Amino acid sequence: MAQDWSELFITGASDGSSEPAAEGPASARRGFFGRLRESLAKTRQALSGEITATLFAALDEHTWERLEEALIMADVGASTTAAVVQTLEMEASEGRLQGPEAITQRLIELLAQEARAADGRIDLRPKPTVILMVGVNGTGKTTTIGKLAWHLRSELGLRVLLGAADTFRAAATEQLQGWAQRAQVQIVTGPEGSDPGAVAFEALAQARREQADVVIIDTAGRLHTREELMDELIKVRRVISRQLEGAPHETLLTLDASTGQNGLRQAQLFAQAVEVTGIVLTKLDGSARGGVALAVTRETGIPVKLIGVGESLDDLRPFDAEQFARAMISSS
Ligand SMILES: Nc1nc2c(ncn2[C@@H]2O[C@H](COP(=O)(O)OP(=O)(O)OP(=O)(O)O)[C@@H](O)[C@H]2O)c(=O)[nH]1
Ligand SMILES: [Mg+2]
Repeated sequence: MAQDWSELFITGASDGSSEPAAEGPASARRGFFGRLRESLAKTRQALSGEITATLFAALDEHTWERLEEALIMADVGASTTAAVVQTLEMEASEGRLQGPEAITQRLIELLAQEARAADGRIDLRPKPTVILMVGVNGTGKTTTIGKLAWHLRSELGLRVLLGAADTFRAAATEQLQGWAQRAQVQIVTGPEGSDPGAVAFEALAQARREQADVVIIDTAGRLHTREELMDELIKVRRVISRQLEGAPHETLLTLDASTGQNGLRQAQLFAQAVEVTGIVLTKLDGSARGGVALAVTRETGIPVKLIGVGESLDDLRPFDAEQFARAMISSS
């Protein structure tokens, strides 16, 4: 759970915390919160017709039904919604929450609690740290890699190398090359149609020769239901783990937020195949189903580590449940 970039990454600092971000923390947080609220506009619009102060002005069973419906519409998920609404109703009926404002605040707190994961951070202490990016076609793997590489290089000053192991889709390598250029990081490529494992192998070898800090491996998009494609992914992972003990250190799964609850099934099947360590929830800016961010951890056991809120270099953010719940619900 990280409010900003400096809290997301564990770097080499001896106390285990990371270096301060270049941006001033307080103003950066305010700026970020504003941007997050903007990105969640669609989700909030879907909710705010229902979750207004007037909803909690007079409490009866319709209040809780309407709240439940609104949260489910925003894809918060049935079990998360049930848990949150039950607690809220109980606390309100016991008189522990006085007034609509207190109930709204408590709602945000409870949603955040549901989404809080044991460790949503990314450990960058292994040298090199290997990050494997996986996910269904078009969910944002390549774009996320570009944004992440840019951030690691420009904010943390790390040497980043990309591995273009999507040798399957035409122009996938060129696309990643474009991002490497924009992020000003190195890239290892292979011929179209070649073995993706070989590209991953070469990327790691070069990273070790050149003492890169982080290697990020792109992979071809695949449906979680296609066994032969999942087997290929398992092979790529095996190549990496044989070459470097403990690698891949992170396996990040991109989920398109607009697929809402369907994304959870994808997460489960990818996790069975390649031990996913974190989720990147992408395209939150265009989705009215942002609530899924708050359900995904409870329902898959995998922490959301990053969120994508647009298509440009600085449109990737650390995920913080409390901040997210607040941006999703409150109108100020
Ligand atoms: N609005 C928005 N668009 C995004 C975001 N992330 C990715 N995209 C767009 O989604 C489309 C697919 O992104 P890619 O990064 O190519 O997805 P991919 O998973 O690598 O796709 P394949 O390699 O074909 O499986 C592109 O048009 C991106 O610009 C995001 O956070 N917000
Ligand atoms: Mg791609």
